[in-house]
Amino acid sequence: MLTHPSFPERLKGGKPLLTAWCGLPDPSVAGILAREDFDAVVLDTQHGSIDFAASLQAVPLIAAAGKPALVRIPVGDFASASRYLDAGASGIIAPMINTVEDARRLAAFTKFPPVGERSWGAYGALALSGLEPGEYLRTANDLAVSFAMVETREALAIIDDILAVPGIDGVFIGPSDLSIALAGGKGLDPTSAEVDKALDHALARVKAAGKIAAIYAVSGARAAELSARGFHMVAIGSDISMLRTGAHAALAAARA
Ligand code: 3PY
Ligand code: MG
Repeated sequence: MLTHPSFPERLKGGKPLLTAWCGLPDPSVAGILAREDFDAVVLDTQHGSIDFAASLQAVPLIAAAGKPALVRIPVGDFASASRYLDAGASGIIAPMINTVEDARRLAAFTKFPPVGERSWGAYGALALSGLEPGEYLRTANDLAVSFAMVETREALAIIDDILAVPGIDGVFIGPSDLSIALAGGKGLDPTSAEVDKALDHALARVKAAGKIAAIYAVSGARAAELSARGFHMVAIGSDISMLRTGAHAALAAARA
């Protein structure tokens, strides 16, 4: 939520937070998953089929369940990050941040001056937070988290520089793209030993910078491993995979 303790404070609180990961087009899917025991819900507008309007509608549905909403924006679509924050999102996850300039642009669109250049118009966030405009302006930069996704060799090589950009609150590792990058495009294995080594290195650098480390997990079992490793937030994906897993289990039980 956008009030005290803020989502960034909870992320730094020591206990790993687990989030749902939604890409299905109807906002009610995110609203329903928010009622399960997730700590937050991510709307994936990079690869999900959920569109801009439906994602905006999902934010208050998630908030109505008392949970923070985060949005993964499409690559380079930093203007949408401001609009999701205006609607009351508690976090932005920006994919493919491969240069310091990418990180600076993310911070510019997600933080108010003097840190960034976010423009005023947070009407949904004011309604959801109950804050007066002046108070929201004073606190907004600390109420929502800006994650730079590290998922390429280029990003790994400059992770300290990305972390040093004012307004970047943390790093979100994309283990699938990272695995493709590390394999030179020859394969996809988000749980390979090579990916594990890279993510341990990234995690250590994020912790050394005193920032927030998050990652995507393909399953609950993998999420348990990654939480135990020390990530502050682990997203368990996705709504489609949970639907399919439920369908497989129901049909297996029915045909047993
Ligand atoms: C990745 O693993 O590449 C992601 O972006 C998370 O889905
Ligand atoms: Mg990715």
